[in-house]
Amino acid sequence: MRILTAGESHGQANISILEGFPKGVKITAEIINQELKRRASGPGRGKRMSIESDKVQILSGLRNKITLGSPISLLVKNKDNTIFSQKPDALAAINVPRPAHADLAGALKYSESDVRNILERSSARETVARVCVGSVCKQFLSNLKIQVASFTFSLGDIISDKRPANIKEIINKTGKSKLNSIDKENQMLAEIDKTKKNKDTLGGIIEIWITGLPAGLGSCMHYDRRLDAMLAYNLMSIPAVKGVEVGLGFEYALMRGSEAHDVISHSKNKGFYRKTNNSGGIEGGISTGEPIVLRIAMKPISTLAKPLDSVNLKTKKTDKAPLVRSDTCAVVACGVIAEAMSAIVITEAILDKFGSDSLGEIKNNYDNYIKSKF
Ligand code: EPS
Repeated sequence: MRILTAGESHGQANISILEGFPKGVKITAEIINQELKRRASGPGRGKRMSIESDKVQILSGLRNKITLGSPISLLVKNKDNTIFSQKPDALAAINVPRPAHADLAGALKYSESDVRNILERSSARETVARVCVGSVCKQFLSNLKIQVASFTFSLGDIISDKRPANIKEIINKTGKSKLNSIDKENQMLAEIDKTKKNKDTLGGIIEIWITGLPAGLGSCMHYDRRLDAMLAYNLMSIPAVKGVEVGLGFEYALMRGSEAHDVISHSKNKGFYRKTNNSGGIEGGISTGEPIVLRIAMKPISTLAKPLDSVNLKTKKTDKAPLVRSDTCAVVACGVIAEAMSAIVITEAILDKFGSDSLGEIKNNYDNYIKSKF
């Protein structure tokens, strides 16, 4: 599968093209729109989210809701579209880079003094295009009963101490939560209110679960085919993500092998299974068949309503970062985007193992593989 996204934050649209996606998969625009709505939701989002009402147009690759095996192109128009490809806009140059954004590093890299020419593309608005592709992949995965879900594990320093028993519990509880959380929602909401009043911003940790997978996705045979490496790479590409853990992650390093590793069991009904899942469902870069459990750390939103110190690119004098509208917290959006990126990686791993031409062929190969193994 090949994926490309295009679009500036205040350009005309967010566009994605998905090539190499199998034929015969039912894709519903309404399901993509629900994911776009989730991405724009959550307390702490800024004014832009009340301007936009993101809706996808599927421009190619489908006939009567079924994929043709041809490139799928997806378009979401921006309402706040103030920059144009063929005529000047009315926007003043921004010469002071905002700390923690791509502004300064991007300006240096591209020899630019107007930071707007960097931030238009580095904006997290681009994740609209990724969520569209992720939703297409989620709809494909549902044919194999593979589910992807996430929850807000922590927000600022408020940390959930509940462990979900299964993905059903995550889906049920987060479905009733404004914050995609499974507990401590009120404390987290109060933290957002307090932070907003202080003109500050928040980050958090999101936990992602992927279930219904067979053992055997990914590979131990070459480093770039390891499933954990592919997931980490794709999750790390989400703006503001600064850390990824698989299973116990960093906590694993604090334990002895005898207490940490998942011993192997077998039963007639379950086949091979583990009583614990500290590896997060991946060993040797290959799925074990247990749920894949991942965590990502999102740093606090970069733009502050009480601007941080910076330096003017032209005068080289100390200056305050520009006051632009921003979110207080976008942890809910980050969870939706993480689910999208995870669904893309798992779809690629499935196509790699079971073929990629048509859903029927993939299902046959998948069923034969499961029958032969378990
Ligand atoms: C975003 C759109 C952006 C930001 C935010 C995410 O809209 P605007 O720049 O017009 O306010 O609200 O982007 C960032 C936080 C960022 O750092 O780029 C969106 O659609 O998610």
